[in-house]
Amino acid sequence: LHSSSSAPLPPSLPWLPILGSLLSLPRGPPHLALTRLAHAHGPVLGLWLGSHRAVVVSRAQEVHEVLIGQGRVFGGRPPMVTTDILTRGGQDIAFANYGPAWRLHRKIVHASLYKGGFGMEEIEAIVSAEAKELCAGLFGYCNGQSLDLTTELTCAVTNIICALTFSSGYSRTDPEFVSMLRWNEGIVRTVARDAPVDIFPWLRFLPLADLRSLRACVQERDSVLLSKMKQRQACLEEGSPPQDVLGCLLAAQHAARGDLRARHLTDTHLLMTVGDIFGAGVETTSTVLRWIIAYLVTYPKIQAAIQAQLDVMLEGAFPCLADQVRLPLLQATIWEVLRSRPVSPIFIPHVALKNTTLGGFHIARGTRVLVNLYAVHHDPTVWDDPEQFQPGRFLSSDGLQVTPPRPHFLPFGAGPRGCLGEALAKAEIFLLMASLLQTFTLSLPPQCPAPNLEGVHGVVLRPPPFKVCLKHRSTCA
Ligand code: HEM
Ligand code: PLO
Repeated sequence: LHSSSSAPLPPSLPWLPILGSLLSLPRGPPHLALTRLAHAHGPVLGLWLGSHRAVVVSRAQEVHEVLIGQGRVFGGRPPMVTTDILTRGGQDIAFANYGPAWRLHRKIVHASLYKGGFGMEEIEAIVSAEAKELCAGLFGYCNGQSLDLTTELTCAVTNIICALTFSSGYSRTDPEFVSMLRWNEGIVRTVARDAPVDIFPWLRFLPLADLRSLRACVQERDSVLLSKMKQRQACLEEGSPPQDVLGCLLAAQHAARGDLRARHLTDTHLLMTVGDIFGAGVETTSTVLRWIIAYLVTYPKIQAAIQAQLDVMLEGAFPCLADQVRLPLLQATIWEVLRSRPVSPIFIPHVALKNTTLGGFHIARGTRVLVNLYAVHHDPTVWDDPEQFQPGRFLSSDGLQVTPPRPHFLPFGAGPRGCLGEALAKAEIFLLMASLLQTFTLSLPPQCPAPNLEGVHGVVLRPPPFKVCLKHRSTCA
């Protein structure tokens, strides 16, 4: 093993002062551009993002080293102009640097979602209720008209997060919900999408329209979340138990009064953490649901096969989490969508917190690490025909079991910075898709071209807007 200082530097793109390696980056969406570079230069590639030293990691072995093997060493997050506006300088979880505040908030949220507050049974009950609502709301559209499902799906996942965070929810026409859709769009459009201002921090002094719009949206978000938090706090003071995420955060804040942890549990920290859970919980899950639907209307035979399995296995009963093992084709299709179009094709940047080596190369402290999950999920040396959409790759040869090939499949990341919502998201995606497909057949409207499956790059990789027709299935009880 090399000591870190004697190890060679990774191969690097040419760079210029101030611009960094900008001129050497191929055009196009970053995950595709960086994947092309990895084919030419190897799995660990140095480059400069403006004045920041960075390295792109594009192969499963080295990605595991970053996330798990040296998860703590690579567990930092960089300051970025847009995410600092969103999170008041990283006082949340996702964009917070490694440290005691980040660790404490992760622990509290994790415990409130899966252990102390809720458990998978409560999550299942909340999600199932929302799945029923979603299907009931969609009956009215089974008359041949076409619709974009985004609002309905977003409302369903928003209500699930609201129930888990504040013990409350929205109706689809609630003006607060409608305004949430608006500010969320504004944030998604501008935050952490490799905008020039995240590369060249000095641009923040220019009156950029995007930054202005981001600040306005964040302000609106903060005031809505703050009023929800106040409402919930009032109920808690009246004695309802602190079961939800906010209740657990407030209880921790209360318990920490006067001790050292109090400075990690300020009102701002609580608001920013709730903002993360809300933002991560809604945007990611609703995006995956839309991707699955985009693929199913493009591959109607796969949809029909999933429905046949649903009918045989459930005989019209409402789906529950225990049915996951009985519906391998739906599971495999969900995995294949998460492989083909990962929500986060390039993770939020990690930062090396000390000098180290990666794949035999020296990595200097402070280097930003871009994990190119898209390249890992499309690596031709570990996946057959990676560009083909083939749920069958996740099934045993008899088709009766799913076999997730763990090391090369990392849609939720892993290790100390891995996704906090993984178990929740999996439950939501399974239950919502199973109930939708049991109740309706989704298809492209007549004469409509299939949705473009390349994806629109932003803070998450989204499918383009598209419409579907719904048909009620008579086989359903
Ligand atoms: C982080 C994926 C749903 C909360 C992440 C990361 C990924 C990811 C790739 C970053 C890993 C890294 O930087 O190394 C996904 C996918 C989802 C999903 C694919 C849906 C299918 C959710 C949900 C929640 C959530 C529902 C809400 C509880 C978070 C948080 C982090 C995170 C708080 C930051 C963790 C940290 O930096 O310590 N997620 N996520 N995610 N996710 Fe998710
Ligand atoms: C989505 C838009 C919201 O308005 C704010 C928000 C908060 C947390 C972010 C999320 C956005 C996008 C997806 C992120 C999440 C934290 C972890 C998650 C980046 C910007 C992923 C996939 O890493």
